[in-house]
Amino acid sequence: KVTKEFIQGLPKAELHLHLEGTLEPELKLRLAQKNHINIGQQTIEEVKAAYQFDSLTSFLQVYYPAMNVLQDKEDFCALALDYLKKAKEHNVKYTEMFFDPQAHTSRGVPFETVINGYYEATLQARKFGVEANLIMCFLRDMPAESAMETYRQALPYRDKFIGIGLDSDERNNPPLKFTEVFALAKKDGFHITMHCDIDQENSIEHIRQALLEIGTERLDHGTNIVEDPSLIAYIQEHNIGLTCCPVSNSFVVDDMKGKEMLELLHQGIQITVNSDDPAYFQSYISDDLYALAQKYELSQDDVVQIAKNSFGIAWILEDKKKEYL
Ligand code: ES4
Ligand code: ZN
Repeated sequence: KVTKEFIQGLPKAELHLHLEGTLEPELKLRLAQKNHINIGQQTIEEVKAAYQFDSLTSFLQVYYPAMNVLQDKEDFCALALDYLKKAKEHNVKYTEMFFDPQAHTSRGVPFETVINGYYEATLQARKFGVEANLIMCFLRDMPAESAMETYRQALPYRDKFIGIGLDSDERNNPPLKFTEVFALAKKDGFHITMHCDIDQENSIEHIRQALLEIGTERLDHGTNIVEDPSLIAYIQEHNIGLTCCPVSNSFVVDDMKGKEMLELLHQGIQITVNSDDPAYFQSYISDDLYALAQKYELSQDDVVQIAKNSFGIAWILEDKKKEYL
């Protein structure tokens, strides 16, 4: 039997983590008080009780308004630093962290405040042994023009993030909506990843677009690929991995999708396990891996393979990977 301690002790990389999803009730309340933001709750217990959802829609309705408490550079730095300290406890050696600039610029926070705060946290984390890079995501339920505008805003800070992603509500927002901005980002040398969420109306078509038209290097979630052997063959051939989030899945679609993950893992696909929005789903990376291991009776070899895969598909030099393992 695989123990929690074994899982927690394994060196890991976390590759599917939304910084805005790491806002714990304690920090939310502290920043609300500091910045004089009315969040509608006065105690930790009340804030915790408001973290309540059973679908993507109900999740996003709690998630976006909460971000109001983030106002200055120090707030963004504190948010990321709290996560990075937690990551250290879970023996995360390396992480690539998503952030959503549009969720902040749309409410008047300057782009530079967001990126400088988050980036400062990565510098501090390095001193306690956690390496971190940033991935800038576009909100796919906003217009393609907004993504392009955000990309232009980001270019002066191009040395502070390594990749581009796509998140938020996938319904009626296919990868091809963002062809132009992803083509530009790719030409500029950024890594590319994107969410292909669980059980969408057009899951396979979106996965196909992401892989074959946009040229994504990873799929965030993406387990519906089990439905299409030719696409599985494609990701096998191109060494494209999946960043899966079992506990998040259990909230959003009431199924960890462990069966699909194991089927792919045993076909040699680089499956990884990640926490997505750990403060909201009350599950950090080791908790996700342990929940999966328990429910689907994973062997120790499976768990070790998943941890190895996280370095396998990380956007770092091969020499670095060996150092972490
Ligand atoms: C997200 Cl669970 C989920 N789905 C879509 N977009 C997101 N951003 C943060 N968490
Ligand atoms: Zn996600």
